[in-house]
Amino acid sequence: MKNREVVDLFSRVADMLAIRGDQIHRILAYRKAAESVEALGRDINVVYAEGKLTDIPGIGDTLAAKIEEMLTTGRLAFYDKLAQEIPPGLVDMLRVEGLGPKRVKQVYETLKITTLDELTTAAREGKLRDLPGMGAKSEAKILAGIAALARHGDTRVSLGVAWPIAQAMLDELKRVPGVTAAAVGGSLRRMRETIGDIDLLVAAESAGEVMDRFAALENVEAVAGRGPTKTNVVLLNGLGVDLRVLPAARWGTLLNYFTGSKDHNVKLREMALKKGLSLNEHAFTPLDGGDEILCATEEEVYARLGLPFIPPSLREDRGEIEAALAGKLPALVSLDDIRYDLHMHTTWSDGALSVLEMARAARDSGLRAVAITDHSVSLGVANGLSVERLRQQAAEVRAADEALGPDFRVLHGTEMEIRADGTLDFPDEVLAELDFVIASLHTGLSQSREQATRRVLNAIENPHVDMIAHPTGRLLPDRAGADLDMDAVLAAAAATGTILEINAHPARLDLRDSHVRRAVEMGVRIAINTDAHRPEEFDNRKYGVATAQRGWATAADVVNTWPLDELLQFIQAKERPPAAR
Ligand code: DGT
Ligand code: CA
Ligand code: CA
Ligand code: ZN
Repeated sequence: MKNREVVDLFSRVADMLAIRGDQIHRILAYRKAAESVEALGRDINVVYAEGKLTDIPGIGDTLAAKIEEMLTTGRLAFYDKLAQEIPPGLVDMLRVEGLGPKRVKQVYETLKITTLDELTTAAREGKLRDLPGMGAKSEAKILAGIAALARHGDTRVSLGVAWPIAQAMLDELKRVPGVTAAAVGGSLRRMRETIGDIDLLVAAESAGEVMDRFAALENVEAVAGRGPTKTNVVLLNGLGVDLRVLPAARWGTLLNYFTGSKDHNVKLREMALKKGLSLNEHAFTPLDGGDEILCATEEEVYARLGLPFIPPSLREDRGEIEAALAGKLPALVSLDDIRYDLHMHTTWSDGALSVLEMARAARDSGLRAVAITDHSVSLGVANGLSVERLRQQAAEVRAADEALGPDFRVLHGTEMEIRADGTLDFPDEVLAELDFVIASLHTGLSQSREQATRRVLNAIENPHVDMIAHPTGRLLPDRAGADLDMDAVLAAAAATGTILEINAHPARLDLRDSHVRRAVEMGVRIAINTDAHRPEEFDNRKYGVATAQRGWATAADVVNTWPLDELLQFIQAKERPPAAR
């Protein structure tokens, strides 16, 4: 078996367990295992041969034994047994937006539907609307979800899957003699939230050796194409990778051309033509037949066009070229600007470490303060805190704050559920005891636009609520989240001084880039937080920063860059009645 097949079986097991209604942590264990193997930059057969399966994050002895069984026998008995109880076709139905495990179980048990095709037929014939809890509207939603699935499939992967794989491949290519530069291009360099394929760019005088080494990487399943300066491969996890190699003297145009986006490049080429030049990955070429003009850096490419350097995260033809011409490019927020993280979990709810361990890990990652924000009581699956437990936790947070000394602050917060009816999990007097109050949606995401928006507005209007985390609740690559009236949410956030989060987890990136852009224009304050459940997840900060950059945010727009005192004053201002502000 290959990596991809192990990933597929583990995620099918997770889905089958979910449909069966099994225990949440068992389901999550299989999901995490699938994710870890998908993100593994190595052939799992080799890792197994080295006896290092349990070094993979999320793989303990039990799951390692299951991987061993798959690799040595080509089967997984546990999967075969589950498949007798849960028809495998049910798993495909879960990919339909709006269809959860409970609903899938229901259509199976009541209508004996076992495949996506049968489900489509039943929905078209109006057989779903009469099921308990369903109606004509939810039936139409399912049909729309099936159509959407047929349109886009799920071929794109999240930024968080592609990024580490690409970095590991670059590390290998940089070691090939004669390579002077190597970088990602394409949507990955622009840090789009999902990636169609990975583009890798290398500067070297001769391409042959680089491409040979590339094709031989352990992670490569097949070579799909090869030319004089490019090689296309498919990885073990199914992702495509394009490599292009040109001499260092052409690095600037190479990088620029294959970073895209296509629309950005079209504009650049038009500008070049007006100057009597054609532009491609090799060089500028005078239309009247003169010598090529080579660019070793991207700065030279932009300078030749009369432009300052435009950061890759802005290159979507959303006004960046016009802004560059007018000298009005934003001074984008950067990773180094971030001073603290305001959203994370500990063993009090569903995190992996204690308060002190988590705070220490944050300090070691270069931060100066954190807010500890465990889940609240109605998120039972995440072991959410009751008022009593929240108050007990306060003492532990204070102790951690003391233990880490005066140069590091540990704030006590909560990630409080906005319940399905719009009410909040804690009363105002409890919220008043906390340093930082987050409100968020995790359930009822399929409510109507009016209902879902009303819930978020309720939370924003509460003077104790400082921030809304991952506002829509979407999950990448293909779960849409709540259908919010984002203009209303942004306007309310701006009017009340409520912070909106860019959740940096690569499965969320919520607010998304386009929402950030509108938030910035409307003067909404933004936070970039990791929502870390384990210390490795602090590394996700870069994805949040990139999303902020893609939304044209400057450091001033992002509260995590402010001195902590300023942030605390800002959130206290919301609690005073408007006349006193
Ligand atoms: P993806 O892979 O769908 O996430 O998006 P990109 O932007 O990485 O697109 P991809 O991989 O097809 O191509 C990488 C870059 O190469 C793209 O951003 C711009 C450039 N490029 C590719 N094909 C063309 C083309 O036909 N014309 C121009 N002007 N540029 C192209
Ligand atoms: Ca690409
Ligand atoms: Ca490509
Ligand atoms: Zn959280």
